[in-house]
Amino acid sequence: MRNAFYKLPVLGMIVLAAACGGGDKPAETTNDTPQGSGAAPAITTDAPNTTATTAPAQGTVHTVRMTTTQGGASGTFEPADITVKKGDVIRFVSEGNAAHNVSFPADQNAGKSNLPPPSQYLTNGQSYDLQVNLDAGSYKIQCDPHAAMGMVGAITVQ
Ligand SMILES: [Cu+2]
Repeated sequence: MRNAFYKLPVLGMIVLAAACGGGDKPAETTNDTPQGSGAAPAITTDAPNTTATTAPAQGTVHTVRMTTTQGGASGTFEPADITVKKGDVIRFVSEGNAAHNVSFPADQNAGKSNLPPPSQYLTNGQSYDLQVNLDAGSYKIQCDPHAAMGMVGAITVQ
């Protein structure tokens, strides 16, 4: 009987020791968490930049119609010449059944950087928002299939 009573306090000590040991582990976890948090803000910082690049809400929105003419053989940009500021948005809206696109031909924009890639082809009612991310200057645009028919334009970035 006496032996059993002596053992109980000893078991209690072991439990306390285990509890203390457990107390150290959360401290390690706490150290890991700030490192994880440190990485997370970096991702969060990237996200707003990406959003800002594509968000059409900032800056003035300039609408350019892409009409279809000559029974679909050609078209026009209306207006064909526009003046914008960096950060503005040019919204190209296609009208008619011909497929139009917007491209910045490299040979007609020699020396210019950050030229946007050609847009996809757009048909009636489809639109393409171009966030103006160009340096000040004058740029030539065209609709690739109809450039030879005169579907060209100019963008001046102030
Ligand atoms: Cu066209």
